[in-house]
Amino acid sequence: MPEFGYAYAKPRRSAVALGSNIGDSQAILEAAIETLVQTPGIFLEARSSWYQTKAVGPQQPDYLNGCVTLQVEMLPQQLLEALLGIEQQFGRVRQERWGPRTLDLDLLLYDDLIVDTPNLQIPHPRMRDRAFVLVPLAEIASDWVEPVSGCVIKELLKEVDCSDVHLLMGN
Ligand code: PH2
Ligand code: MG
Ligand code: MG
Repeated sequence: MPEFGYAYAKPRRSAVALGSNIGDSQAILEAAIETLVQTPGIFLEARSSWYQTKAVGPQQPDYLNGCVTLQVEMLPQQLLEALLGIEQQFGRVRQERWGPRTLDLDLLLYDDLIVDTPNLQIPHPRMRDRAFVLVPLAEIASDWVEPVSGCVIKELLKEVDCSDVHLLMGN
């Protein structure tokens, strides 16, 4: 974004996945949404429920997962940097791939854009296989077309096993 910071003509729609399996995950995820909406250029459109999900990858505690849709006045790379900054604020230390984390914020979708660069891929390359992403995303954006497959989220959801994704009660 230019230094003089003029307003973007058209906000873009984006989807972000949230996950945590260290600490008070629900409080961390709620605070992460609060931090997101306080970021200039990021506006909350919708948020899903929280889901308790069995960890995919190395053995580790269950995750709490959810998704938000945003309106953003930012380019994809700027949004990625904002998400990484918030992860760090919440004490995220990058260790083992797919290992436990206090806060994970994954950029899933940005309008109908396809980006394939070494540090940023949109759509998120694994979102189509992950029930812990598709279940909460389908709750708030079931008709969004994932542009690589050309399928809407509710169609992608039919292809995955959702048996390890449970709506968190009292939410
Ligand atoms: N994130 C991972 C690895 N495994 N499993 C679940 N259930 N939820 C996650 O958010 C998750 C995971 C790496 O980002
Ligand atoms: Mg992740
Ligand atoms: Mg991540």
